[in-house]
Order: sequence, then structure tokens, then C-alpha cells
Amino acid sequence: MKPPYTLYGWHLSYFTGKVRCYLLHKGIAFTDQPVNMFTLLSTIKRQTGAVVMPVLRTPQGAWVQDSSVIIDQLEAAHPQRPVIPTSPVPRFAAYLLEAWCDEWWVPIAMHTRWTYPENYALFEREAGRHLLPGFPGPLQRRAVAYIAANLRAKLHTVGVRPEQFATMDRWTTDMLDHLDAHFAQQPYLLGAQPTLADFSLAGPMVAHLGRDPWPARELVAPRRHLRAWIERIAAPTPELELAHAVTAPLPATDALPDTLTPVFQAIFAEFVPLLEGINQQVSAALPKLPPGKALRRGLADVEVPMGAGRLRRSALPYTLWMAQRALDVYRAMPPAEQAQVQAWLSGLGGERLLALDIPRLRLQGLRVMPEPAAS
Ligand SMILES: N[C@@H](CCC(=O)N[C@@H](CS)C(=O)NCC(=O)O)C(=O)O
Repeated sequence: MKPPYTLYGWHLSYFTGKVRCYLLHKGIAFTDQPVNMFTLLSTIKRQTGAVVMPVLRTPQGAWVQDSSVIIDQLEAAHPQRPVIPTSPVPRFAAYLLEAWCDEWWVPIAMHTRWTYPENYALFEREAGRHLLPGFPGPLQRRAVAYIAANLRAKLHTVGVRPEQFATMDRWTTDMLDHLDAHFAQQPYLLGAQPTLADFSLAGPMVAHLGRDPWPARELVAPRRHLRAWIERIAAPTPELELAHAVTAPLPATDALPDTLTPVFQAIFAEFVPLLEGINQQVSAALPKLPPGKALRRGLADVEVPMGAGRLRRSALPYTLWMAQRALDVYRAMPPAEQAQVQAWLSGLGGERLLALDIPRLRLQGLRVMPEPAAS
């Protein structure tokens, strides 16, 4: 019998990594379908409006785009092994970590891939085989060169700028040390079971840093607990999964591991200012937007703290949609649970997150547009 879901994507793709690891953990049968040039530029474009991966084709024949939307739909259809904690603080933290892993890590994952030429051989081999399967090598290499040129052209936009490399490198080694120290104590981000947060971190870690030769050797190999987590999340074994499922349910208490404190402190000091900067630009741009149109994918530059330095990158309105998604989880909680989240945020200096006044947004592929006012 044919597995009911098809995942269109590549193993080297950040957001495909997120969805793949999720599907594997859930035990949902799926076929991996590496996208070829035709599927990417024609079928996926026609079905979703964007040239993008991953895309999930459901048994009903629907084409679902966006890793968060895919996971929401699958989570609703497959309630076994839930990946969303029920307890309020871990629940909110899982969505916040999702937003951070999906958005904040992109410049790091792009820098560690594209700044080091030794990574290109693997990219060329894999992408070439997928883009034009069965075609002669020189043609495959030309197709990859075209895709690679498009990706390189986006590096500056996302913040991969040589003058920022020292800041980015310092930030990365510090953050990887924090994660390594965390995984020395805990099997997964929020404790004993993988959650949405882990699959989101799999985007940068499994698809980029853990498999591109330069970062895998220089950044991941020396951190054995992080490396072990990458192996667990990328290839869950039934024994491992069973052991965790039996001995440890999803966090039922509100306590988060202390080893995550430096991660949340960085989120509040760096990612929240990024959200505020994007929000300013989006709020200024929306009144000028013709009705029914989406905002440009990238707006002007925004500059925010990154560790001891600063990072400049283009403001992506999409990032705000991810923040809105986390804030919606908070808003849907009863007041007593909201109070618990507020207390947790205040304890870590994160209250400003709740003060973000984001105009209501909805997705259109990789862009966002204002949600029409409810009548
Ligand atoms: N928010 C989307 C992002 C998807 C995305 O950016 N995918 C990358 C590959 S990992 C891509 O196809 N990018 C094409 C582009 O940026 O134009 C998701 O969560 O699925």
C-alpha cells in the first residue's frame, strides 16, 4: 500500500528537515519525494503560489505549504504522541522556540553553509541529483549553479555580511555551548520528550549545521551532547522513543529546565527587538498597501543586538506571523494560565514580548498580508 503522505523537499533544506523529523517521530507513514526542477518551478508554484519547499501532499490530494501549517494539520489529524505540551509555560515556550529556531537561526545556517566553499561539493551532488534526476552531470551542475546563485543573492538580505561574521561566529559558538550543556542534562529541549521546539531546531541543526561538512566538523562534532541530540531527533529509533514515552510524558508541570535560561535570555534580548523592529516597519507599510495585496517579502534593514555585537538584516514581515502564532497561543489561554506565562516572562526579562502590538496578519506563501477586518 502506498504511504498516504508525500513530503516534497530535500534533506539539505532547513524547513524540510523540520517537517521530516516531525513525521519520523510521529510515526506517520510518508514518502520522501525530493523535488525536481519541474515540480519546484511549476507544480509547487501552481499549487502554493511560491517556489518553496517543503510541501506536503495529503492523502486527500491537498498541497500544504509552510512547515508550521503542515505540523498543525498533521497534529490535528494524528493525535498520537502529541508534540505540543499542555502545561501553559512549556506550551508557550514551544511556540516561541519554534519562531526563534525558524527565523533567528536562518542567517547562521546560511553563513555556515555558504561562507565555506568545502560545503559546495555535497550541495552540488545532492541538489543536482534531485533537480535533474538521470540527466548528465554537466547539466545537473548548471542547474545547481542557477539555484545556488539565487540562494547566494539572498545572503545579504538575511544578514550574511562579511563585516558581521565575527559577531555571528561568536554568537554561534556561545549558543551551541549553551545547547550542548542543556543536552548534557536533558534529552530534548523541554525535557524528556521531543516537542515542536525540537523539530524546529532540527531545521538549522539537522539540515544545515549537522550535515554540511564545515560546521559538522568545526561546530557540531566537538559538542557531543548536541551531536547526540541531532542523531536522536533526525533518526528516532523505536527503542529510544519507547523508552521516553514510557518513562516520561510531555512536560505536565510548568517548570522549564534551568539549562534553557541562557537561550530564553538571548531570545528576549535579541529576537524580541527584531520582532519590534519588523513590527514598526510593517505597521508603517500596511496603510499604504493596496487592498488584497501582500507585503513585500523583505522590507528595509533592521539592526538588533546579537550577543555582544549587532546584527543588521532585512526585516521579514513573515517573522511577525510566527510571533503572532505564539502570541495567539497565549491569548487562547484562560487568565490563570496567562498569569503563569506572564510570571515566567517577567522572571527572565521577557515581558516586552506580550506588549508587541502586531497588526493581524495572514499568510500568503512566504509573504503576509493584513487579515481582513471581521465584519
Ligand atoms: N516558512 C516556510 C519557509 C520555507 C522556506 O523558506 N523554505 C526554503 C528552503 S529550506 C525555500 O524553499 N526557500 C525558497 C525561497 O526562499 O525563495 C516554512 O516554514 O515552510
